[in-house]
Amino acid sequence: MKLNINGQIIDKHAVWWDEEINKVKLIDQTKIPFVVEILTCNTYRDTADAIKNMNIRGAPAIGAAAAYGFVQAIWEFWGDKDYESKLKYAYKTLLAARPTAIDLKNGLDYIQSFFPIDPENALKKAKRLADEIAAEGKKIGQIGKELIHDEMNILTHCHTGALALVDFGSAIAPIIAAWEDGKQFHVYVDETRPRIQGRMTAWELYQYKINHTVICDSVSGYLMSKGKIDMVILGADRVVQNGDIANKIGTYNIAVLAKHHQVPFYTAFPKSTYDPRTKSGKDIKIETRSNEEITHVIGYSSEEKRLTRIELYGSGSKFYNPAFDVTPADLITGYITPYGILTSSQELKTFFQPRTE
Ligand code: RUB
Repeated sequence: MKLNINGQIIDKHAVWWDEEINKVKLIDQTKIPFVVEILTCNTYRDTADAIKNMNIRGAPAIGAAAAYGFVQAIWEFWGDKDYESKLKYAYKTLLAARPTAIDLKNGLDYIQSFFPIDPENALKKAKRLADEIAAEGKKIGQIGKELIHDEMNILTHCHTGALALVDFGSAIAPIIAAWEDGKQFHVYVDETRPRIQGRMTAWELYQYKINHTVICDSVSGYLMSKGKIDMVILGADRVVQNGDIANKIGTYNIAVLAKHHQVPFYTAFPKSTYDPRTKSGKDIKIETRSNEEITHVIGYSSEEKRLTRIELYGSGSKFYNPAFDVTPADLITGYITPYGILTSSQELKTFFQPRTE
């Protein structure tokens, strides 16, 4: 993806390995759309922190970041007499950064499947993984765009763009591809409290001049009741054996509403988001994040010309902040994947074979 950083255009993935300094770099997603900045992760611990703090976020992007982080650990401990135990610890640290998106574990396991592997070759594997995820985003775009027609109103939730998927995006990819084909439609962008990932989606759609409107998360039911939404497309953080998905909190509400109003509901994701080992959505660990994400909000102060953090609540209340929810397969119309638009758990199983090389 091309990004303007202080007037300089760079063409980078969401996360990459800087060959010159042998370190992991990523676009800091906590500051977008106000500031576009690159964050350098010197060690695997920094990379784990960047995942935890959502400097990098979006299921496939954290999978690629975890793979690069694991390579950093291999690099750091290669030749050490406690190599194995230190790598085990690094694996655990990276894995614990965020629990719901399976991409993170899939990224680590992919690198681990080549053990013993020297740092240079491990790096080649991590780069290949990131390239493959990006290529899958492009395919998802080409496949999913067929669902989009002139005059449609599409609803999306959270941010599933290039920064969330290494490059090109998952749910956003079909929207961009259809727009580039000249189709004229409109996108409703859910704000996505509490972290407001909707502002990243709005920012990304604006880059392509795609016609869009940002709405609060509670508005989509009203719009559906008025017949103003023709289709829902959003991402996934984990897709399990029976076809249930975990995705950003609020997805389940949308799916129930969509079913009630007979609005087609699609989820788009690459191979790294598929979890063949987990049977059903009930078995997915849902991340609970800090209450400060509800009580405080970060925005841009035009007076002070900087990012600022303000408090939204008085004292005395309890808060609860689950970051994801589970949408059962029977509410899902189709899965937009690099292999086509799949409609059953059996099809998912057939197409999503584990990576072996
Ligand atoms: C899944 C998706 C959102 C995540 C991100 O990503 O819809 O990006 O819910 O959650 P993708 P978070 O579609 O790119 O697989 O912002 O908490 O990382």
